[in-house]
Amino acid sequence: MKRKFTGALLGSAVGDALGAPVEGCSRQKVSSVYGEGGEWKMISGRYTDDTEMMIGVAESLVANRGFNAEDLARRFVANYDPSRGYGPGTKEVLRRLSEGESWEEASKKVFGGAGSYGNGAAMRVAPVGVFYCDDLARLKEVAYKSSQITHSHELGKEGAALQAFCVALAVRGGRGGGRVGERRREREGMLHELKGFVKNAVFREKLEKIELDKAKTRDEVVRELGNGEAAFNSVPTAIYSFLRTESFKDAVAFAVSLGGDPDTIGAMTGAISGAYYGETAIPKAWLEKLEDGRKGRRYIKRLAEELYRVKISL
Ligand code: F2R
Ligand code: MG
Ligand code: MG
Repeated sequence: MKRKFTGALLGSAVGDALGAPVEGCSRQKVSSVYGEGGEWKMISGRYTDDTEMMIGVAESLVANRGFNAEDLARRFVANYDPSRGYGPGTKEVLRRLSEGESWEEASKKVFGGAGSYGNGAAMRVAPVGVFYCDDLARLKEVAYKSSQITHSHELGKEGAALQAFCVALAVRGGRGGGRVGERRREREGMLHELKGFVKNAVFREKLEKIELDKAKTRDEVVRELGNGEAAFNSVPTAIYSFLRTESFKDAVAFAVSLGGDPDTIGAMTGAISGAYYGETAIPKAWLEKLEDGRKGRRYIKRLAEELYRVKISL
C-alpha cells in the first residue's frame, strides 16, 4: 500500500517531467524528439506546475491530517514559481489569493466569470485520490473543494473528481498480479465504475468512446478523446492511456506520445499507473533523472510516505 502512495506521487512527477519538454507540440514533433524506438530517455527531469501544485496538495493533507481549503490555498500561493509554467487562469487566481481574496471567491472571477475548466485541478489531485481511496463520498467532496480554489467551472471540478476517483480505483486494484484475462476483467470493472461515477454528460460521452477490445490509433485517440488543456480533453485521455497498456512505462509513454498537453496527460497517467503498479514499476532511469533539489524526487517520496503514515493513523 505504501508503494502505491509513493508510486502515485512519484509517477505523477515523472509523467510531468517526461512530457514537459514537448508541451504544446504535435504528436509528430513528439516522435521526432523522443524517437519511434521505445527507449523514451527522459530529457531534462525538471517538473512543471503540475507537480508543484500536487506537492502543495500533499503537504496540506499531511499538515492538517486531511483537507483544509484555506491552508491549501495559502500553500498554492507560497509554492508558486512562475518559471514552472502555469496556465493564465490559475496565475490570475493565485494573484487574487495573494491579495487576500477568499479561496471560495477568487476562482469565480476568471474567464468572464465562468471560472476555469482547464485541467489544472485534475493534474494535481493524485494525493486526494490515494488519501481518500476508501471513502468515495469524501473523495468527491474534497476533489470538488480543492478544485474550487482555482477552477470553479463545473467541468474543471468534475474532471478533478474523475481523475481522483480513477487514482483511488488504481490504489485498490492490481493486487493479484494477475493473468492477462484477470487484468482485462479488472479494467472492464474499473471502466464500468468510472462511467457510474461521472454525472456530467461531457465526461460521460468521452468515457463511452473508450473501448477496451479495440486499440485506437493515436490520431483516433486525439480526435475522439482529445489532448488539450481542457479537463474534458485530457482526463479521459489519461484514463484511456492507463487502461490500454500493461505497464507504467507503456502507459506514460503512450500518453506523452499524443502531444498537445503531454506534461499534464503524462502526469495524470503517471499518477493512475503509479497507484496501480506501485513505485517499483517506475523505470529507474526516469526516476533517477527526475530533479532532486529542495522539493525534488526524495522530498516527493518522503511526502508520499508521510501521507501514507497519516492515513493509516486515522
Ligand atoms: N500553461 C501551461 N503551459 C504553457 C506555458 C508553458 C511554458 N513552457 C512556460 O514556461 O511558460 N501549462 C499548464 O497549464 C495547464 C493547466 O492549466 P490551468 O491551470 O487549468 O489554467 P487555466 O488558464 O485555468 O486553463 C487552461 C486553459 O483552458 C482554457 N479555458 C479554461 N477555462 C475556460 C473557459 N471558461 N472558457 C474558455 N477557455 C477556458 C483556456 O485556454 C485556458 O488558458 C497544464 O497544461 C499545465 O501544464
Ligand atoms: Mg505543466
Ligand atoms: Mg500541461
